[in-house]
Amino acid sequence: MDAAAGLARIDAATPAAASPPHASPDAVSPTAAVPPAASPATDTPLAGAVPAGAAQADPAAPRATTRPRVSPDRPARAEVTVSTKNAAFQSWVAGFRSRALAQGIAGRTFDAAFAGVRYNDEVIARDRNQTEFSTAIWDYLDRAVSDMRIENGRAALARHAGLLDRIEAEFGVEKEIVTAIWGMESAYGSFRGDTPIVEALATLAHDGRRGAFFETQLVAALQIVQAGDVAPAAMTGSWAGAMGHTQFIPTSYLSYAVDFGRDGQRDIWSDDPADALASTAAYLDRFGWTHGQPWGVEVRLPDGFDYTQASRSVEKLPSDWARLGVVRPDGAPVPDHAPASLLLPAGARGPAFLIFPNFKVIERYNAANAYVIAVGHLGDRLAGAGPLQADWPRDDRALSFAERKEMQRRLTAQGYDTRGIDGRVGPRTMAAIRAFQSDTNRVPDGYASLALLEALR
Ligand SMILES: [Ca+2]
Repeated sequence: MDAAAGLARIDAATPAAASPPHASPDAVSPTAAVPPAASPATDTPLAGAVPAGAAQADPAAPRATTRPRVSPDRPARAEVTVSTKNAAFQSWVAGFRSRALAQGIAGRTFDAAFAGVRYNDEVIARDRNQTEFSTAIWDYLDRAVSDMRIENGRAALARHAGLLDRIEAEFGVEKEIVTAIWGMESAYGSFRGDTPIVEALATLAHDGRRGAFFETQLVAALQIVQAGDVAPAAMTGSWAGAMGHTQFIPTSYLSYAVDFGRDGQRDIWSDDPADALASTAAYLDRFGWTHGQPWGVEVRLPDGFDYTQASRSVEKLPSDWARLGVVRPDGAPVPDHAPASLLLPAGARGPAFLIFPNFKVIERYNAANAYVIAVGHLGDRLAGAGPLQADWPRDDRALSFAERKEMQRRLTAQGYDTRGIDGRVGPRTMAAIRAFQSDTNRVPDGYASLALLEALR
């Protein structure tokens, strides 16, 4: 699907003028692969968590600085380029100033927020460097739910027990889920991002790729400054505009951030995580979180299972799934929490999950399966559960964007119409894969594996 369609799909089911805390117009299908994530050596957040194309930073990479960084050993030409670009940028800022003032931003606010702001070439470099490679979900989960991430999460739960209990009581979202999102987004506050937000958003808005989206975020950022919630210099975050402990973009901040400490400011930037964690709980609550229901439960499938049932469009009560032989790995039936779909994030050779309505609520943060499963499973581990039981198909690897397009081209050419060649494995591409698999006596799990691409070649 294209970017606009993706955003429309999200907004259509959204209560208000909502956007996920850090989704971008490049919203993706739930089956999207994820780009390279942070190094497993340290507990860095997995903002690289985002599906290919979404507006998120990879915190493992060098951070942008306030000024375009031109190192002494870089060719002089780079300085010329940046300075030329900065001249064009400053002229864009002058034009944007009148558009911002027309939307209610005071000249005084604008000028204070833009003092010293320059074209930031590192932000653009990061924006250009997002989508080339994909990470397999198992590699992603290894890093997202590492032993260190679990250990630090349990320590964070203990350290902030009173606060998290109050947040759970007020918003009805389990403290382990709020803490898991905190861990995913900023390694429990350790990596909140130090890129100046106004400069980053202005550079991206001027750049033009998704310019309208970033200009909207920039105006929202100026509204935040104008409201006095944060000083411009303290308004830092990721290169793509996500801010604070749980990485809210400015429009989501305006709609959902809460002043939990009731001191008059919605402060998601400072060391005190109270407002940021409450804002995350408020966000999940707003999108329909059900307290006491799991996001998903790992299950096993019987021999001879009909894999066409593993589709987001098929929902049954767990007791009905149990009649088909779909039970927990230990053989126990899954309680009838709510209707559930069967998800096979790595196809028939990987783990299987019954997923519940709370899965869709986490998707409001980030729609990639890998992200939702990481948050849910990390939350479960923080609550004392053990690791997943089934193995991942680690001999496989994630297809690149180019390979996914090649797969779609080959399927379509062989009579399995994917209804577009966009490199994104959505429901129609999965249906085409299943039809090909059925016709060639393969397990029809709809999974876009390397083996499938090779079979098509
Ligand atoms: Ca506050």
